[in-house]
Amino acid sequence: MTEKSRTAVLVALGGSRNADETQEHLDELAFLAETAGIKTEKRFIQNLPHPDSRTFLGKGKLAEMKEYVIIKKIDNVIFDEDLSPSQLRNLEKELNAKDAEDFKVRIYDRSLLILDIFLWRAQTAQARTQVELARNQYLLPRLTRMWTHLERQRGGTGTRGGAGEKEIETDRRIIRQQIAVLKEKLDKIEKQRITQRKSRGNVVRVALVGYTNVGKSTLMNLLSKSEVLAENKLFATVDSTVRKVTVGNIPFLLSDTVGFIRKLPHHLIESFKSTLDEVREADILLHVVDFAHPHHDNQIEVVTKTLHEIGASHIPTILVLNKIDLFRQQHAEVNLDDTKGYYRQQGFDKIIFVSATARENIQELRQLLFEEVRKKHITIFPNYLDSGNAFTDWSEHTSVES
Ligand SMILES: Nc1nc2c(ncn2[C@@H]2O[C@H](COP(=O)(O)OP(=O)(O)OP(=O)(O)O)[C@@H](O)[C@H]2O)c(=O)[nH]1
Ligand SMILES: [Mg+2]
Repeated sequence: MTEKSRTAVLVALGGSRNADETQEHLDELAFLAETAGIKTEKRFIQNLPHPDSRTFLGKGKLAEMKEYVIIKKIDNVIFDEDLSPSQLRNLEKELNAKDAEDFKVRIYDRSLLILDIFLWRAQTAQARTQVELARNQYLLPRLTRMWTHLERQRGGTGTRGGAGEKEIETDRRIIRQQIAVLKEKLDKIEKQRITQRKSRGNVVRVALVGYTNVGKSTLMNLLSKSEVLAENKLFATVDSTVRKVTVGNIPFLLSDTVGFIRKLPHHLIESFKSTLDEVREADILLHVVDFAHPHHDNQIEVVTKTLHEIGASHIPTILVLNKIDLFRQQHAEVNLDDTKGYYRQQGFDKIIFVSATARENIQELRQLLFEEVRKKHITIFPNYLDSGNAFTDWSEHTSVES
């Protein structure tokens, strides 16, 4: 995304769900756009059960949106659903001038926006390779004149000249080659990671999981005294960080990794397989929730579903309901004990309310985590002397290694 591409209209389909739900999806899409530096100017909702197969929007709504985009000189149109390659092509024709060098309006769908944010956020070679692979796989069937043109501007495909059918074909070939190279690179990195993981030895592993922006990295920093970037943006974390923490005399590994979101692009889950191994191979999960988010239950559902998809749903989980400081500001009179009962009914047996930033109940969380870690530790080391190793004060016993 360049400095110039600053404004957007958002487009969603509203026919198959209630209006609140559609607005909630669009709130999240606007937050994604904001994370990418794009300001949302207007939302367009098409009340149809299914998108138009040709242009996603029906004729009337498309004309209305186009008029707005032209008058307000909007830079981006962002669709909440994924567009098929042909919808993308048709919309591109509808919204842009005939001249290939004159693309004024970029068309994004939700997946591409997420992929671009990931690309921008990825720090390590592994994460960059994973995102580039997913993005190339996503773009391959969608290479249109607009995209080849844009990729050329980015220096992505490295070709020059106009973007006719022939050039698109050349770009496709280049992208296929890049995909093959990236896969090879990823294979090598993954082999190294497997060796690294083996060398960590037989210690208990704990992974922070949850929806994006719920406070995982803030908790990671608190529990392991590290300095992982935490900020009020979506996908501040795309890489994974693992820290060794020792409590009493029990060492365990704590990992912080990429957050989940509704409709996470399929290619991303595929190519993030090795990053998500941190989660899959964990002995204990800390499922962190932004309890102050108006739709936290939907977010819990998305996370539970994603954990299932990646093969991590069987792992013992502590439900960490975070941001209670903010929640209290919003709701003065809520009985949190009743709420615990509700989550117990949902199948969570270990539930704790905390505030990572206000440091509320953190000691209790440490205690709970310590107990779980100790249970697991004893199964790995049956000779561990249980007596004399009770939890006292974590802060005095915690040592951190990277
Ligand atoms: N009010 C309040 N804000 C919090 C709390 N915990 C975290 N935050 C804020 O929530 C935002 C997101 O926190 P992060 O720790 O980056 O969240 P994350 O889950 O790691 O997010 P991603 O890596 O982007 O998926 C930051 O602005 C934090 O300061 C809390 O207990 N209360
Ligand atoms: Mg994070």
